[in-house]
Amino acid sequence: MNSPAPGQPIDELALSEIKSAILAKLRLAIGKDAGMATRHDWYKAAALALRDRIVHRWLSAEKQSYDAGRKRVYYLSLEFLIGRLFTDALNNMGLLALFDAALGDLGVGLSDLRKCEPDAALGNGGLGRLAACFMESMATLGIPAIGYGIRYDFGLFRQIINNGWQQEYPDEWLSFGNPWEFQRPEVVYHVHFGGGVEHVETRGRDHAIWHPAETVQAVAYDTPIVGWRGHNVNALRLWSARSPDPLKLDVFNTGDYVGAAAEETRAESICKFLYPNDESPAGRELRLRQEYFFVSASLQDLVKRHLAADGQIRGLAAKVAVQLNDTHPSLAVTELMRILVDLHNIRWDDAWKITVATLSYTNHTLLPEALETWPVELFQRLLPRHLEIIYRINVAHLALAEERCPGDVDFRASVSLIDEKSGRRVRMGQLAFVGSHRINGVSAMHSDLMKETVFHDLNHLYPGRITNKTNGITFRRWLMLANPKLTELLREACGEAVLDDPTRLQLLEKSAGDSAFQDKFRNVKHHNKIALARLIGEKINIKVDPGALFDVQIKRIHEYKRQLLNILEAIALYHAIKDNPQGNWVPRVKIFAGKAAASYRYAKLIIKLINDVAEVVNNDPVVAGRLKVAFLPDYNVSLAEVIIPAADLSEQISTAGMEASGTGNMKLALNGAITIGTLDGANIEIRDHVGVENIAIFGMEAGDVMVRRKQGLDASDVIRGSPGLSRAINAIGSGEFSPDDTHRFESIAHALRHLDHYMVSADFDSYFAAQRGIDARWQTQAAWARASILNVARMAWFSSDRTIAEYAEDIWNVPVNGRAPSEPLRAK
Ligand code: B1H
Repeated sequence: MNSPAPGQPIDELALSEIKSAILAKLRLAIGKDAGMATRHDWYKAAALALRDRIVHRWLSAEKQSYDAGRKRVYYLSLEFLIGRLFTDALNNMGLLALFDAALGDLGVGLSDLRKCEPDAALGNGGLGRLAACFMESMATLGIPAIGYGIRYDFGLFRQIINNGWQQEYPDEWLSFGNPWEFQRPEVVYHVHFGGGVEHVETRGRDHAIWHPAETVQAVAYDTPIVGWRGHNVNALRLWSARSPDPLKLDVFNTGDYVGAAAEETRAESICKFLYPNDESPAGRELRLRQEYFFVSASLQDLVKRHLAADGQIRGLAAKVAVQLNDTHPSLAVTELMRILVDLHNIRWDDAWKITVATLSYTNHTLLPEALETWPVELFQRLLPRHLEIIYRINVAHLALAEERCPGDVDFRASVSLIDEKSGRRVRMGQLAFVGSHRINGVSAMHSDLMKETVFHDLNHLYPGRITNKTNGITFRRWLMLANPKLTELLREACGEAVLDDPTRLQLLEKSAGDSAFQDKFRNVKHHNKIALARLIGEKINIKVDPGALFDVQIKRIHEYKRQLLNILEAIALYHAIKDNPQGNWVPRVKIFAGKAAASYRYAKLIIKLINDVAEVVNNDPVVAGRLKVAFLPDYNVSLAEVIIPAADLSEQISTAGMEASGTGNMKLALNGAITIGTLDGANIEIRDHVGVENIAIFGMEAGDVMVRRKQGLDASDVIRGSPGLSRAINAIGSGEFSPDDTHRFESIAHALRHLDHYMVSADFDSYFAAQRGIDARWQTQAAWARASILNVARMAWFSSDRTIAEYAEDIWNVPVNGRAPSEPLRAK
């Protein structure tokens, strides 16, 4: 039962069936009739009616893949940034138009209902959203897969901007229940912590027995993930923690009500909330407990499934591929060894071969502060058996290092699983690397830099393991759902098949210069800009003109992402307009959105600066609408879905060498925004695809950054040579934007002058010039439209279907849509 294409009549029988199904859910699952139902009740009833239809496909897909004995992929990730599922699932099931009509007939609007669904924000940013896009693509490509993670009670914090400052509030996404998930009370695993290890000799072999001090239960919750066209459905299995002994009745009866539930509280704290740290390890015991909790439950689960289907633990690697999303699940290396050696009596060397053949690891960052390490002492206390296993892996690993580079102490120290320099610490990146047959970076440049920097020596020791898998995004969510108007135009221009085969987007090339097509294309963008302008008005009470250039920077707030460079340019532009109000200025709206980690004070100060600049600029009659600055609070997937289709300019301006890939850059270009960016991460590949004339590249390259950093971080020389920059920094430092506290931004001004680690001052002139180039292009609307259309036409390669097909072939060795890994992809 698929919805008809737009313009085609709706099947009346199917329509009435859906209406009855929704009404039945309303009565029987929600317990309300239509007269008393709230919008939220309607949403839940519709979601449940849809879920029923998904479940049928899900069960048959599961059965088919098990019957066929297919290899399965397990994607281990501490983050899944899913957003809303309702329209995503409807679209992939082909039921969007039908539900729209059914709900319309029932007197409720689908577009209203979809807003009732809270975002599932179980991730910080790009890494978590990538996991969500990958889940959808794996389902689409018919790869049997399970995503494993934690069912956090609270997702990423809600951001409120109060007087320009970020404040954090809990994200209570489960308070109205979650219609997508199935609790599996029968799927429970014990996860142990602490205690000691006993070694006994059995038949001449050392046997380790772990006597843990504490046990936590992991309970499974499954969410179905529907692939495009609904052919295949996979599960996202999230673990919730509980105590095996929730209430000590004897303690309770003494009147100690809090003490009686203490164990439960301690156990539950594991899945209480997502760590809001992006790019920095939490450094907290709870985080390590989270990591082990989900790794252990997931591996127990997948081994059990494998044994049930296959019976042979030794055949694990032939039937199971485990992908570690960053180092957060690195403990899988030691846990799988423990399961194989201690629980299944497999000889160490054989177990090691199985482990390495089963696991692979994706690295997402080179930032040293984000490479996880844990104190040996903490490991000893929490995971004593795992520490032993790490030591034993390290012995063989260091012996290999000695063989390769005899007598090279530095080499051995650099590849060791234990960092001996800064207190003894376990290095999770090294652990994941050594225990995996493939290690991938997330863009070509990032993978190259991995070989040259963090994993230089490990790459020497294990040549050929590092490979590149440039990130991608799912076009179903980031084009079809987020931008229905553009999708309609693309169907018209490239044919219906573009929905299944994005390479058809290249058919747009021939229309890129056609003025009638450009008009249609511009109309779509304008329509989306009106919607965003309305949202900006509603949310922050700033009036913006949809005719202005919408200049968008949406991502986590971080020094290396350089929101500061962007706002500095806004200040310089503001000064320039004030100096010459009669000039031929291109009206611009600078739109920012993003969260700063709660503990990242400097990033929070940058948010305040953006808001303080906005206050001055937006209310200055001299500028009068030629420049507006808007910071939209509480950036999340749903907000991105409104901003991205409305963007004209995409800011991808990280310090070169620091952004591993980026995926927002892909989403924006796919929706026709022109990128202004550095040669960093996937920007380089975007340039290669869209053509150097359809992107604005500026600034230092990664090599230049390294050289300049070595020379020192003082930027006085560049500031002296740049009057615009000098004036902008002085304005920040002297309180031009903070008359209520003129010292507020002194630290920022100081850093820009003397501690320019992120090359904000060093890149300023080049950025400012590139922005004026953008202004010039905007003045010729036909040229702008052409470049924008060509961006859309040339983005097919950035589909996460392409990325996942590459993982399937090079890393997992699983077929894609039934084709053996090395068979060529058939164009549909
Ligand atoms: C990325 C992270 C990250 N890289 C630690 N690293 C975290 C590190 O909570 N933590 O401890 C959370 C997240 N996230 C991003 O991954 C990169 O910065 C992007 O460039 C990349 O596009 C994305 C997906 O690969």
